[in-house]
Amino acid sequence: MSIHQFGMREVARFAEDGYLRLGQVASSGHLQAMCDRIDEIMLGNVRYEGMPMQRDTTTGEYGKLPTRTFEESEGTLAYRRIDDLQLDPLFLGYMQHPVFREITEALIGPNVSIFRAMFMNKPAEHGTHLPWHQDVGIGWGLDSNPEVTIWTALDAATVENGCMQVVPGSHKHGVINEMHFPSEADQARYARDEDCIHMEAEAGEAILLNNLLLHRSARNPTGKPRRAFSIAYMDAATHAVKTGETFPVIFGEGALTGSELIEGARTDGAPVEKFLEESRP
Ligand SMILES: O=C(O)CCC(=O)C(=O)O
Repeated sequence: MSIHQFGMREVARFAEDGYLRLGQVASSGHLQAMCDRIDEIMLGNVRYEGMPMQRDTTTGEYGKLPTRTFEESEGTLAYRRIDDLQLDPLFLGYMQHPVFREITEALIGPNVSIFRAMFMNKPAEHGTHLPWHQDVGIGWGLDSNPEVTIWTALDAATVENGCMQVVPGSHKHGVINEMHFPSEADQARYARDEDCIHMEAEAGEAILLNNLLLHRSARNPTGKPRRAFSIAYMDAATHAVKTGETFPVIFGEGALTGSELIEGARTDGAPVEKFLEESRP
């Protein structure tokens, strides 16, 4: 069951904690379809030209991981991260859910784009340590910082399988390091063990995050993957500093439409419209 409304109480809680649990937003059919679809994308049975795909590490050490497209890569469930999921109608349909429209309209405004729509995976018995970070800063090359992320557990996320950890309230410190990752001294100051919580989540549970909130996640030693979908929403007027380009619009003027994508998509012919319809409140 997802939140009924994003009213003043919810806005105030989010402002205080820097995160808010939204409950189950997708229908169970839509959730299952996204899980199946991401596996098909990893295995190369559904492909989108130029979709960036990053293999998981074997060591678990976060460093400079190479990102490729499927053409240069291979079919395996051992991907760590896949970007540009707005190209897929099932994922786009989820990103454009009316609950997310209401939330982004309240926090950002009517015209909303995305910095990224990203699959984040901790493959079974693998996964990579993701160090403490905020999702803002000049390192992202934008002329203003994205405001919010909606992170959804595709599988249950637990302490055992490397769920996210966050420091409630840490968004109030503002940008700690313009290059994403706080120094060790800043970690000792802003991410003390006693202030950190494990953000366990049920499969399908969506969580709203302030992009300034400090978060990290560990490896997954269990026999099952820990998959998640993370969408960073921002004002559609945001530009890339280097190119001046804007980003894919999700709500408001010029928003992508699912039907556009369904026609152009190289999918396996799953009944996309059915799931989109089912997941409407
Ligand atoms: O899923 C995770 O472990 C971390 C995700 C993350 O860093 C993000 O969504 O910004």
